[in-house]
Amino acid sequence: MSDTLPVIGFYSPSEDQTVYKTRLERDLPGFQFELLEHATKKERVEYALVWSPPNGLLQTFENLKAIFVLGAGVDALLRDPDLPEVPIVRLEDAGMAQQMAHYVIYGILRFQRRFGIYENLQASKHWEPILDIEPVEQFSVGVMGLGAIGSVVAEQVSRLGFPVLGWSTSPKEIDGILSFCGDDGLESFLAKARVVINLLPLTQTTEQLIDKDFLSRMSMDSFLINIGRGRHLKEEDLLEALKKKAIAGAMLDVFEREPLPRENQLWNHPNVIVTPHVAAITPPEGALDQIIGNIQLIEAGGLPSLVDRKKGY
Ligand code: NDP
Ligand code: OXD
Repeated sequence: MSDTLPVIGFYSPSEDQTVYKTRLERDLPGFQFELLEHATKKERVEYALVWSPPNGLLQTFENLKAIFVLGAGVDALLRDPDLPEVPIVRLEDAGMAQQMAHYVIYGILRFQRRFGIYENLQASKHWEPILDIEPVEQFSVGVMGLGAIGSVVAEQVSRLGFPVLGWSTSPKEIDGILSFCGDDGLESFLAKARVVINLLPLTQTTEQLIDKDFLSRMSMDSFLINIGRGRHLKEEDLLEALKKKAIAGAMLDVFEREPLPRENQLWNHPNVIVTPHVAAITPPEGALDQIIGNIQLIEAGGLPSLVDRKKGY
């Protein structure tokens, strides 16, 4: 029987395929689960669940109805020159926004309360209280990208009492968030924010956006958190800005090259915190809830919210 069933194919170098297989076989018994790189009956593959598939892999499945990305960002997928012209569905939050909010709250508080200084003081067993802490209500946080993740991050930071600014393509009305957009908006947004958080998708427009010029528009006592993509940031421009004290520091989760090469100066910089692309880890159950719901929707003749290939997100 399973020899005639349509197939849901899977490819991910990082996700545990058994979790996906077990749940898909339970909730979508009309389909068979197969690993895409070993699929034997390629013509039976109707849905592909993928993270960073090799270029060209997906074009070999001629009856694909949709591609599901096992993450929020679709930049890696859209770089495949042979990507078939089928609908692309990505994860929208699926449990990642909460993790992202916790990551940035750690960074904001560490910076605003100067916890980094105490780590150094402890290393030298030196007791030196810093008493001039800036009040949260004067410490503006700017969130670039107010989408599925950015809007949740902005709201959670705002709930802690920080004034929050948001920057997006289109204006937003989110309670407590001051909305900026476009190039003109970026100028005022950057001048006001003490912490700038990048949560943009990587597209032709946003690639290398955080360069020398961008960093020079941030205030000298500000801090950058990059949790979007490494290629949003020109790392050499950041190192230069830190050297000139044009900004105070950075917390980086994503890099031009991952894993971050051992010789990269960011590893040792006293004002940089490095984490290995873990600001949010795709929660399989949250991802599966969305994917199963969307496959059922497509099978019933509906269409889920799709990635806009032209816009790149
Ligand atoms: P969404 O697509 O939901 O939101 C994108 C937001 O960016 C939208 O608000 C959009 O504006 C805005 N935007 C896009 N282009 C521009 C531009 N040129 N200028 C200004 N604003 C722009 O994305 P998500 O919130 O789901 O995810 C954001 C990114 O986070 C992902 O693409 C991924 O790269 C990264 N990510 C990183 C992870 C990690 O572990 N480090 C984990 C998960 C995601 P508008 O609403 O007006 O269209
Ligand atoms: C994502 C990521 O885009 O984990 O989901 O980076």
